[in-house]
Amino acid sequence: EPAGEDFGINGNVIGGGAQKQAHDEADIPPTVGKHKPDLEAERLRKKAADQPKKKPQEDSKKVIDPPANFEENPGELGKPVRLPKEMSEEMKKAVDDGWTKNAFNQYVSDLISVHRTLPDPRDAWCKDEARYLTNLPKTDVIICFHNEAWTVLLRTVHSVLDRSPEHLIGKIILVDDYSDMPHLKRQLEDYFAAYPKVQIIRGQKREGLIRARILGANHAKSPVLTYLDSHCECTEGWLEPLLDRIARNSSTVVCPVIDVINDETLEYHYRDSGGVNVGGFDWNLQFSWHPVPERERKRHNSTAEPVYSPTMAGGLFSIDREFFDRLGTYDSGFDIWGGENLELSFKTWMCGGTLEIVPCSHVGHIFRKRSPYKWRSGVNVLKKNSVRLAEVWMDEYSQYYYHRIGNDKGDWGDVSDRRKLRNDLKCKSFKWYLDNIYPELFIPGDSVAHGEIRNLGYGGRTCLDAPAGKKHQKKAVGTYPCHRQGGNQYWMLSKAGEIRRDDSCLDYAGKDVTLFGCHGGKGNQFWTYRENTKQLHHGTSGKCLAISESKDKLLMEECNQSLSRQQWTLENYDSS
Ligand code: UD2
Ligand code: MN
Repeated sequence: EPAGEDFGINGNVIGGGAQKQAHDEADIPPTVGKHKPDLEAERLRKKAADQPKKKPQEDSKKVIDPPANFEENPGELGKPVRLPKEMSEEMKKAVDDGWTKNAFNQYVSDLISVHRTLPDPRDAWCKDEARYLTNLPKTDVIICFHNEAWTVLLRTVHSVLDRSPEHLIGKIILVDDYSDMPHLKRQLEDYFAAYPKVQIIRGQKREGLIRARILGANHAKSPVLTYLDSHCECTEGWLEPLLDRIARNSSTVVCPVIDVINDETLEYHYRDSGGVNVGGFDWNLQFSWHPVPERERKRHNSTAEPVYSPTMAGGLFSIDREFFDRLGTYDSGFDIWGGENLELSFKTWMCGGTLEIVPCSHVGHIFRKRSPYKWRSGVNVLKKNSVRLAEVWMDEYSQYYYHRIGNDKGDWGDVSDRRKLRNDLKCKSFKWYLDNIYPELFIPGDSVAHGEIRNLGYGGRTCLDAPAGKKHQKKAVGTYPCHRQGGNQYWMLSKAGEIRRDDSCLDYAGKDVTLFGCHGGKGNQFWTYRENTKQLHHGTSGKCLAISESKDKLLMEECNQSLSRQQWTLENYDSS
């Protein structure tokens, strides 16, 4: 066991004064962990209690302890930590500060042990050790971060060390993508000096997560690479089921089930394997989750068996190092964030590999509602990454993405190397991938019309418009001046009579016209375009879609052929 855990015992764990300082004992294991002898913790706790508390420095915020009656060992077993309703002004400020910097509740994280215990989320099926090969390969674990909260980063690393068989971990490679938070400087080396498996690599400039991951891979030596985000927690038995799949077939790329660590309470939330989802994407090239499709369910006897997934979420996976190299790792032309998960997913499938989600392996991740760090100014990096992806891997299907972004592709740089890679590897076509790996995806070219839906009334410059929303969350659909940029004005009229945006359908139940998850049952989602009168006729109500005179509202009214406000044109209309 490392002996250096008393760094920061006096509340100095969070360095430099820019951050709220940690709760005094946050870094000392408070309970008997399965892998941690408690004696050492007890010794450290005593030692901490014996020492005078250091006064916070002039420029640092005062340590704000939780209220006197606050629960002991908050967050153990993944339980939620709720701050009191009544907080001092100082505490409130510290809490707000943590949210601003991280887009999650850093204050709560700082109250929780970095060795906290978690529930065991595995199905009983998974606990039979005979299911896994005995001679599993070692993995290096690569964790890239840019300005990660101290306790969150530490908890990520400790969860790997505390809950993985020692002999299966080569190195833990921390790649600092040019952070400027003071606690991530020298202090990180000091803290991990006592952990020989942990290696820290610093980028010399901001590279973004994709090149940071390539940098990490360049330092790896173990036969398998495992990537994690810097705000994760691994659970009991997470690693063996992943390595087992790669040991059996080195071209299998595997992802754990990603459990949700609540951004506010840090509660660890999981479901049993019946609730496992697989990854997909839409024509905006955004990743999305879906239930395991019927055809895939049929392949298995138990829901705990690994399932094929068309795509991966991106942050958490294991891959054979040589296979990753053969695939050309990542496209180093991808900047900061986004798209790399689809690139790796597409080429895994198209170039002879398999991508799976392994329900026996659970890793938690703090999902945030916004990105807390700076991106590049003046470039749309996500679009640039996505165009590179489309240019290299999507063949003629790239047009659907381009249409979606108003055919404004911007500058995506040079992709000739990546195309050569694809040719050299003799990878299959994107059509093959869609037909065989992701047949559930709705293809715009298979629809009756795709693009804008324009109203001909009041000057004919108004389009059907709806912001992208969450599936199955009813949202009123509106109108907006036509802008020819795709986006919120991109629609597809399916052969089944749906007006769709990806998995959402235009739905009318008698009140507002809304976007709702497509159910495939016609009814309130059934529309007919009458070519001769240009009306959009709604199935169950028999009414026609129109716009208000102010042009800012949709109306459903009795059909009347003479009203131009009931007339629409559909882009790329093809009734054949
Ligand atoms: C998801 C993935 C993430 C990545 C991303 C698409 C999961 C759980 N997360 O978004 O891993 O695939 O989709 O690109 O599947 N980082 C840097 N440098 C940067 C920006 C980020 O090192 O310039 C680090 C960051 O500290 C974090 C990781 O990269 O550890 C992923 O970033 P994120 O957490 O903001 O992405 P997330 O989870 O929203
Ligand atoms: Mn993340």
